[in-house]
Amino acid sequence: MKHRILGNGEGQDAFTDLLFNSLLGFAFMFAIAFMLISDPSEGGKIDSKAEILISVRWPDQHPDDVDAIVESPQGELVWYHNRDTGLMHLDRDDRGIFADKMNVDGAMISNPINQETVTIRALQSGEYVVNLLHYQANYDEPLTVNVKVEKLNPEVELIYYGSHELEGVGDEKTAVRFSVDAKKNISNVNQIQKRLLTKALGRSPLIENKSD
Ligand SMILES: [Ca+2]
Ligand SMILES: [Ca+2]
Repeated sequence: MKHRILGNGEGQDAFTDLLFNSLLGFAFMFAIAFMLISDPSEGGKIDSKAEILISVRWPDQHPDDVDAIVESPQGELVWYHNRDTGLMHLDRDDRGIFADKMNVDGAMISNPINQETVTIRALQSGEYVVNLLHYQANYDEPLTVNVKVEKLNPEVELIYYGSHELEGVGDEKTAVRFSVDAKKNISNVNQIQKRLLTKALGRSPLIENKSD
């Protein structure tokens, strides 16, 4: 004699099949959804495509606005005014404490970190120049800014780490320059000064107003 639960004959079997097929269907849809989710995220990860990471950082919660400006061997500039050149990308324009508060699910979260990060997605041979601009200064004392340049592939290699002093609004300094050869080796790391902003703004005033 069959157990009571299993004893309802074909109706029960059909129900079990339906249930099983539905579960299979859900599992299949879940797998598809998971593939759809994970696929673009792989392409969207900056780090997986980045060859060089340039970090510009100044003291936490400091109100000053520092801008990173990077010039590629082709003479393209990435900075707050042009955050993406295709091969180079600026994560955001960090403006000191300005706009550091974010609304996350109704709660205001404050990010104390002052940092701008530029990623270089593909290495072109030639020279890269990393400049700093003191866009907004609130004190008379110089502001210390740390700059780190890392080559990420085939393994993480520190190209440069150093501190620089910015001395007031409009002060533009070259933090580091480095060259990439055809074999993607880094050479000629130096601090010979080069103005990039003059070029970026043409004949217009040195400091333009940030609109956002
Ligand atoms: Ca900035
Ligand atoms: Ca900030």
